[in-house]
Amino acid sequence: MGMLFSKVWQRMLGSKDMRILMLGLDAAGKTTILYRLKLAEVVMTVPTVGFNVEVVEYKNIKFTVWDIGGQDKIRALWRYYFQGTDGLIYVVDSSDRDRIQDAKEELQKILAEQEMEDAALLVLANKQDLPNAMTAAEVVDKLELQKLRHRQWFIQSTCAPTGDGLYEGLDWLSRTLASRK
Ligand SMILES: Nc1nc2c(ncn2[C@@H]2O[C@H](COP(=O)(O)OP(=O)(O)O)[C@@H](O)[C@H]2O)c(=O)[nH]1
Ligand SMILES: [Mg+2]
Repeated sequence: MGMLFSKVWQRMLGSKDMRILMLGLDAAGKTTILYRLKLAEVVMTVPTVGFNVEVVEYKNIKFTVWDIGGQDKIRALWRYYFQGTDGLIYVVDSSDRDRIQDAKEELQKILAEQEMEDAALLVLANKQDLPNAMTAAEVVDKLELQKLRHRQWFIQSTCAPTGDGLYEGLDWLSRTLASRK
C-alpha cells in the first residue's frame, strides 16, 4: 500500500530520480526524521544479513537509511547501496560527546568509498534541544569537515522531534543537487 502510493507519486512527479542515503550511528535520530517528514508510512524495512535497511520513496526521491558503526565485516554489502548516491545525509547526536569520534571515523570511511565521490554531504547536528549538545560549529570541528576537499557540504542544526531545521537542511540539499543538472 505504502509502496504503491509512492510509485504513483513517482510517476506523477518523478522527473529525474534522486538517491539519498541517510546514515549515522544508532540513536542519532534517523528514524525520528523519517517520521517527522511524514515519510514513515512509506517506510519499508528490508532485513539484510547483519543490518536492517529502511527504504523510503518520496516523489522522485529514494531514501535509504541504516545505522552505521561496528559493522566492518559486512561493509562490503554497503557498496550496493552506495551506487548512484546523489546526496548523503549524515545524522549526528550532538549530545553524544563520547561517540563523536566514532561518528567521525565512520563518516570518513563512507566518504572514502569511490561510489560516494560525487555525493553532496548534508550533516545534521541533531538533538540541539539537549542542554549538553555540541554546537554545529563544534560538530564541524570534531568531524573535521573543514578538511574535506572537492566536496559540497553543509551543516544544519536540527531537533528531529519538532522538525526544527530539517527543511532548511533539505532545502540546501535539493538546491545543490538541482544546480548540478
Ligand atoms: N531530545 C532529542 N531526542 C531525539 C532527537 N532526535 C531523536 N531523538 C530521540 O533519540 C532516540 C533515537 O532516535 P531514533 O530516531 O530511533 O535514532 P536512529 O537509531 O538514528 O534511527 C529516540 O528516543 C528519539 O526520540 C532530538 O533532536 N532531540
Ligand atoms: Mg532507526
